[in-house]
Amino acid sequence: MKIFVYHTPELTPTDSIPDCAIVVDVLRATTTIATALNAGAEAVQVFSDIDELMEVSEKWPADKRLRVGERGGQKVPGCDLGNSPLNCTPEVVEGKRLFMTTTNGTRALQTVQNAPVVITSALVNRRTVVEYLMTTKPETIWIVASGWEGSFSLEDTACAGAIIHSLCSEMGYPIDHLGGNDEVFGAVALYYQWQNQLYKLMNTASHGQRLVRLESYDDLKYCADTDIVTVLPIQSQPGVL
Ligand code: 3SL
Repeated sequence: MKIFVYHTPELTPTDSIPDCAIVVDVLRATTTIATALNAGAEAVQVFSDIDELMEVSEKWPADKRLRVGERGGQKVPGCDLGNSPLNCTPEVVEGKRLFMTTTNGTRALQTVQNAPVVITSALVNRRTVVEYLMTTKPETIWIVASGWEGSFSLEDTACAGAIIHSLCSEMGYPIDHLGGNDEVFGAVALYYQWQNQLYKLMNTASHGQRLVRLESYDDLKYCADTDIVTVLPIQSQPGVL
């Protein structure tokens, strides 16, 4: 097993694919995906383009769909929901397919959607992702952080570190046994530094600051919670989890 971390979709190689790709967008797309599926959503189908989302979702029964759209942290007009994971209660999402577009997370997913296994992780479902990796032992694993419009984001890399730290501890491996690129060591060091103050990390991160300006305080708190849902969002067909 070898793990590689990529800080943004733009830094992710395009000339090869891993056995397993893990997409991370802690604030907030992959936290929302895990929460929605855990609350009984039928599936989450992702789009980078809002017009395509509208066209495809139009063909789905209206009482079985929810359109989730975010740009710049705010709900896209015409969508049912923005990207707050706290919207995704069983009362709202159970039995429904979420048609979702977000600024960075859905784009990151599309970057690796041709890998044989694509899963999403956030801190909320980190433990379940680690258990899946321990059971299936993929030979090459890429953790693809969504970042923000091509830039590094603190919270996604810390989540990558949280996954690798837990996997190494559980399997009894030193990090250099699994680490495939320098970013792996950086991610684990970042997680070590912040592991007891992840809510503070969310507030320190530049995208966290953006969400603070939008008064999404409860979202930041929830996205910092670790190992609270036991769901494995796994791609069943390109773009559908
Ligand atoms: O960029 C994304 O994909 C979103 O998760 C951003 S936000 O947290 O919904 O603003």
